[in-house]
Amino acid sequence: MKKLSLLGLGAGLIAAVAFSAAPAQAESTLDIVKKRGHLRCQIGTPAPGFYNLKKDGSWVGSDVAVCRAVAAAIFDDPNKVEFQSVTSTVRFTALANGESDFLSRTTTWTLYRDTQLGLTFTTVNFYDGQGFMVPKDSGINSALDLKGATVCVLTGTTTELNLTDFSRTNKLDIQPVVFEDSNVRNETYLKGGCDAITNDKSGLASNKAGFPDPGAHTILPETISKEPLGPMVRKGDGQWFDIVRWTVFALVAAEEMGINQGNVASLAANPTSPEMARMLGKEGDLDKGLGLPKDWVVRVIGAVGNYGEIYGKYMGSKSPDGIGIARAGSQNDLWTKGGLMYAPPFR
Ligand SMILES: N[C@@H](CCC(=O)NC(CS)C(=O)NCC(=O)O)C(=O)O
Repeated sequence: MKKLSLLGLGAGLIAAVAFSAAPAQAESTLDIVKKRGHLRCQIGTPAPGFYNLKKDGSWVGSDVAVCRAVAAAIFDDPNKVEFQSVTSTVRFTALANGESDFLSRTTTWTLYRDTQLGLTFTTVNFYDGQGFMVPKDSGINSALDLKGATVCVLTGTTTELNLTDFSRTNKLDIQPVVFEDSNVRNETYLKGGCDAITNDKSGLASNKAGFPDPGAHTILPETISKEPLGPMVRKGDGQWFDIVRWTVFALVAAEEMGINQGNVASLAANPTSPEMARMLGKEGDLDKGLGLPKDWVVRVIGAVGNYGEIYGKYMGSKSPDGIGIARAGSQNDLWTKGGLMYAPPFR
């Protein structure tokens, strides 16, 4: 009898453990988002190029476009997004505790962030590297000239650690001046409160574009780190991870196949290749694992354009919202043109 009851207790315990360790039973992020009726997307504090606030209160930018693309895939409406503008310091906690559905905010993929925060990177939507900017009249032409210099830097970033690594490696004795708010960092630099500012190079181009006299500042030639930037989600919901990851892949694959905002509807009706037919939902059932409607890629490209169109609008030099970063021949060009932008097959 005793043995039996002990066994019963053991089985009960096992059942209890199994029950509490079964997040698969929990409501999926996709269901939560659909029920809520909009997406919650974390971006940064306003910075031209990536996430910038227009006078009418709307958000634009390349990272904003990723949020809108996912909203379009789910709701067929790129405006069904609540943008949460957060600082570098709070971004991971805000995502981990469920305040947002994903993070689309110039965030560098690192081992620590990918394995110790309960979060995971989906893919890379911009390949970057850290640099320095100085006033043009400073006489500084190289990062190696920054001996003993004060450098404005944002806390809670890879930027902060790279700066100290660079200083130690090159025995430069750089004095970091640390900020939590990017506006205060920029204002301090502009008022001469530090000799240089350091950020991802695209971030520097963004900062420069927002300065009253952009021509008065120079980005130094050195790139001191690798900064692969991409969207993050919480670990544990594979379908949601796939939705965000494959939405970014769809932007890249569409560019590769010549699908753009203007022609996507007609190509969806008359695809010019079998892969295009599958990707645009005319053939096969590639949508099934994602839990999205068949025409999700058509919705995405129709709403935000392909990767190249987004880049041109927000990162390039030919648009009023762009920050002037040349793409041709860079890591952010398509792999077919020598870059690193590569989407796995849609099959
Ligand atoms: N890639 C770095 C972050 C760098 C970063 O976010 N820099 C920018 C882009 S302009 C910035 O200053 N954003 C404004 C903000 O942090 O609020 C990281 O992941 O730690």
